[in-house]
Amino acid sequence: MKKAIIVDVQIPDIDSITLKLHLDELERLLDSLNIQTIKRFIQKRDKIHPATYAGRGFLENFNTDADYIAFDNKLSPSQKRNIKKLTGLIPIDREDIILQIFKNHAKTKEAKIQVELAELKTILSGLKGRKTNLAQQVGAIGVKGGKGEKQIELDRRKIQKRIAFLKRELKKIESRKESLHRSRENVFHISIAGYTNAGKSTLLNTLTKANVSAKDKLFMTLDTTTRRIHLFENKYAILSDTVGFIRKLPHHLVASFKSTFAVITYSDLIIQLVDITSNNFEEEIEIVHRELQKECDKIPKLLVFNKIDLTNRFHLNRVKALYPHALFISAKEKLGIEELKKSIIHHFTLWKTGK
Ligand SMILES: Nc1nc2c(ncn2[C@@H]2O[C@H](COP(=O)(O)OP(=O)(O)OP(=O)(O)O)[C@@H](O)[C@H]2O)c(=O)[nH]1
Ligand SMILES: [Mg+2]
Repeated sequence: MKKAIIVDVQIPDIDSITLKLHLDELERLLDSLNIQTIKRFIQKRDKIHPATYAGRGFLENFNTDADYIAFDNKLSPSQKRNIKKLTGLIPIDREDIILQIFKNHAKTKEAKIQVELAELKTILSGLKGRKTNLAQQVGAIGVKGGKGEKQIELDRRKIQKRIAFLKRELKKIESRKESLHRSRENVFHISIAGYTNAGKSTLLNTLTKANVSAKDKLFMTLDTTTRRIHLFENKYAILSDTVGFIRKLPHHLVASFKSTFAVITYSDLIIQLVDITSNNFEEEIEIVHRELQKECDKIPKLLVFNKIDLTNRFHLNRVKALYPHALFISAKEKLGIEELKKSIIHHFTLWKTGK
C-alpha cells in the first residue's frame, strides 16, 4: 500500500474544526485510492505561499517514508514542481485525487469517455503557456518520468484532436439517452441524489431489488442505474441512482459529467439522501442543496436521512428536531422504508393529478 502525508496551510479565515473535517474527507478520498495517510502537517500562515503553497522551511523538514504529499487545495504546476524539489515526494492535490478515483471507477463507455475528457482538459489547461512536459503537469498518481520538452506542442495538438473526438462520441450517447428519456415522459421518474457515500446505491437496491455495487469507497457509482419500482396495484415508477456530489468537485469533471448529472434534472421527484453519521452532514446537505437549486429548483424533493441503524437515539432526536420534515431510514437494515414509499406514492398521486 502506498503512503501519503497530508499538508495544509491554515490561513486566518478557516477555523480548526472545519479544517479538520476537510482533511478527514481528503483522507477518505486517499483511502478510496488505497493510499494510506500516515501523518498530517498543518502550518499556520497569513496567506498561501505563491511559489511553494506552504513555507519553504516547513516543507524541507519532513522526515517521512511516504510516497505522496497530498493537499486539499489546487496546486499550480509550478507549486508542484517546487514542492517536489523540496520534499522529494510526489505532490498530489484534491483534483488529482478525485480525478484518479473517477478513472479507477469508470466502467461504462460513457463514464470512461467522460473521465478521459476531464483528464485531457485538465492537462491542457496546465500546459497553457508553459514549457514543461506532460508527465510533470499531470503530477499524476502512478506516472513516472517525463517526455522531452519538444514534445509539448505535439502533445497539445494531439490532445485537442482527441478532445474533439471524445466530445463527438459523447454527443452520440447523449442523444440516445435523450430519446430514451422522451419515450418515458409519461412515467413517474425518481432520482436519488446526495453526497458521495450517502447510501444511494444501497437504497436503489433496497427499493428495487437491483444489484448495484455499493461499497464504503467514495464515488463507487459513476453511471446512473435506472430500475422499475412498484408503487401500488399496477402502478410503477422508475428510480435512478446518480453520481455523488462532493465539496469542490473539479470543474472539468463537472463539465464532462453534465449528461450524467442531467438525469436528476429530468426527474419528477428527487430523494436527497444524507448520511446521518457523517460529522459534516450539515455542510454536505448545503453543498448538494446548492447544486440541486441550480437546475432542479422546481422539482419536489424529499430530504431523507440514511444509516439510522448506526446512530444513537440522542443524535437521531437532535437531527429530527433540526429537520422536522425529513424522513429517517436505514437502506441497509430496511428501516423506515415503508414510510418512504408512502411519501413517494403521495408525490406520485400529486404528479398524476397535475398531469
Ligand atoms: N450501516 C449502514 N450502512 C449503510 C447504509 N446505507 C449504506 N450503507 C453503507 O455505506 C456505504 C456506501 O453506500 P453506497 O450505497 O455505495 O453509497 P453511494 O451513495 O451510492 O456512494 P457513491 O456511489 O460512492 O457516491 C456502503 O458501505 C454501504 O454498505 C445503512 O443504512 N446503514
Ligand atoms: Mg453509489
